[in-house]
Amino acid sequence: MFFNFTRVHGLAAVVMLITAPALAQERVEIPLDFADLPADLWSKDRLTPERIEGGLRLYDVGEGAFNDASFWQITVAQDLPYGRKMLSFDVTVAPDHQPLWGTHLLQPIIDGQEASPALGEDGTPSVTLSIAEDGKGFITIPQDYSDQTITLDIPKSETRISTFAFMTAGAIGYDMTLTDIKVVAWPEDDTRTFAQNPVTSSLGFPTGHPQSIIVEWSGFEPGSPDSPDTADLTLTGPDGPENIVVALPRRLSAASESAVSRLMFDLEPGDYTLAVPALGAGSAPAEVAFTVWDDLAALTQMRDEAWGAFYWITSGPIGPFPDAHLQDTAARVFRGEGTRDITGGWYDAGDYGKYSVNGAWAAALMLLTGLNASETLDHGITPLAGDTDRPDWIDVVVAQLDWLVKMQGPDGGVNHKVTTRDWPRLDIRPEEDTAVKFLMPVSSTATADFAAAMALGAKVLQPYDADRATQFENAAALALAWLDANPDLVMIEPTYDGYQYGGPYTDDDDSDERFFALAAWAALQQSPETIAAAEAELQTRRDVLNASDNDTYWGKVDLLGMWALKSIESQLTEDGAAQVNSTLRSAAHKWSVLQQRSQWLLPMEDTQGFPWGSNGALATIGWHWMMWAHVDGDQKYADAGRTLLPYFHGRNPLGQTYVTNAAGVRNPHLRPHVSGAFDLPPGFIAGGANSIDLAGDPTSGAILGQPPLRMFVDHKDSYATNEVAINWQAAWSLYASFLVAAE
Ligand code: 9MR
Repeated sequence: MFFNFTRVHGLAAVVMLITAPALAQERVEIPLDFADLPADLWSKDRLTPERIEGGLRLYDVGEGAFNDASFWQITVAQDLPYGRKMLSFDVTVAPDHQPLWGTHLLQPIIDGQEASPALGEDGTPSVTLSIAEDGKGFITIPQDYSDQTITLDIPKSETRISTFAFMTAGAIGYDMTLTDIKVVAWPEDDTRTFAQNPVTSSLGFPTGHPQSIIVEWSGFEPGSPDSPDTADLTLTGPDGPENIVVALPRRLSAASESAVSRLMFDLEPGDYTLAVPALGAGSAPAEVAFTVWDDLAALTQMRDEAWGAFYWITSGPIGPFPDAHLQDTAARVFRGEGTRDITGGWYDAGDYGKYSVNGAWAAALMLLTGLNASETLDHGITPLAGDTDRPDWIDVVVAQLDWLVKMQGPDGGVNHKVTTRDWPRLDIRPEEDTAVKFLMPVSSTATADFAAAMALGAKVLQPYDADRATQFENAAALALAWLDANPDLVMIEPTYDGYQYGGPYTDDDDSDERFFALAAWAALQQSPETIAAAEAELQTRRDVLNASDNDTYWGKVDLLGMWALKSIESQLTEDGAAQVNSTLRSAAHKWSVLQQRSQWLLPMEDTQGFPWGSNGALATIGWHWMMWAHVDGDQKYADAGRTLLPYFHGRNPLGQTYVTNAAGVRNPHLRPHVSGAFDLPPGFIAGGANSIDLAGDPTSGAILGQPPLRMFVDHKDSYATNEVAINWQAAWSLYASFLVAAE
């Protein structure tokens, strides 16, 4: 066998065309038939791609010079044989094409890396790339515009090509064609070995937590008659080595496209090593080490670091950058009159924008926890912005609510976001980012989420700060009046004159947000009328949750509405309380059934994709499980929450710890860090694997075509997988508080 099939990929069938053991060094050609036209990754909207016989034409449709780069990516998703090989294509350039950057035409990129010329038999490069001042290597246009065949190296060990991308150079009348795009290969017997991949938690296992290790097998094909049924592993701990017989899996996990075994232990405290044997030719043994603790110190540190992270993204006078973003005192009303002060609050994420929908969501998770399980949050937080005598978590959330309240206009409507027209450069320090902030238009989702957060905030603050509580209550009432006067969806545009003005957080359905607002208002007022108004929606909202498998994130807030009502359970009608409880229980239950079935112990179908911020989605489920166990007493859901935890600390195919700590993420997409404004604080959680929407992420070339669970890269440019954000930070911190409190 000369292809390694142990890591089975979706398109393995394609290479099976070449089945018989060919003589070494026989030349084969693999045409690359890409299904879709290349994507204009930087959305420059100037060049047009067109499919032509045998390839692709890319040409300028605009007037005059296009003295700019554009970035194009073709998804090829093709398995390749092991052995020497190259990407080959023919380039022609139209006679009218006038290059503006010397004779530069395009910079070729294979799987996210700048490609190098293939070497001929005698070791000479097939083509010379011209190196630009910034170090980028370009294919150039010959003086006589003759056709060229370009061959680029694909490393011998790469058994797949996912993307072919290129950056175009400036030109007047850009016009080129790429044809006969193929891989030329000289397949060889693949005698490499692949190590087994046992993964577990870099945090270790706090006392009382289930101890799990997942082994991703090499050299083993589930279902093949030649495959063994069991493997012998050795666990070495304080009492010496012990033999463990493991039944091998009978199917592949779709999420990792590999054969995996889940191992659960119940070990005494100590340091352990698990040794995993090779299975047949092509696989090599491997070991994994882990610690079982006799205390909660590691877990408590994790919790404290998670909460401490909020300080580092607090803007305004009480945060770490009091002299930054002074323009926030006078944010301009977009296409309107005047300015407003929108200082303070948390930066949304790795960017310096502030978004009402997500801002309210993150605050609401904290407030709902405070209303349903305040004991859990009774712990210190450092560093802390705006330290007072109240419980620390209230200081954390009040910093955000004091900003949020400024997002409301005089008529009660809430501006969707406050952002700069262009994304600030990634290496810009907070105080260097002086661009004007615009208060973008009002939306009904922002207004409803705002109303909910303000009502819950008022309720939480009543015992501590009556004036603020009244201010928030009035703001909620005004927002609700606006919602009554505007019964239809009001939404911002995704772009204005081609400018993004930050992230969208757009939504085509505000019925869940309106329900959340009513439920939170009822939780604050506790009057028969307000309770009746919220309860009237219960059946519909349950049906929606059911139909969407309890979809819960910044854009779907029905479950938060249920938690708001749960906080006044004794005042609901009997039927209302029963509905709320059964909805919350059913979400916990369904996620737990999924986790039990999942080979990676995740609360999702194995075939389901990973959304942007998947770690946030998972941490939100962890939070829900723990809070349900806390209020209802059913410990199996606390166990589900504990079982999930190691995923975030490396029990995933990448062995990646997703937290910014010594074992984890080092290069998050986070402007104050990338710009050197602070050393990376511990405790942030990165967005995580993203197999659904890589929207222009410049690192996507390096991860496209990987199995979903591997679609993450610890790179500062990877905003779609490696950004920090307040929504997932809130879920992560609260989940951590519960995990500590539950012991
Ligand atoms: O978390 C958001 C995710 O659900 C969306 O798919 C994505 C693209 O619209 O945006 C994410 O939110 C980003 C926001 O738009 C801007 N600030 C950074 C946020 C986290 O990446």
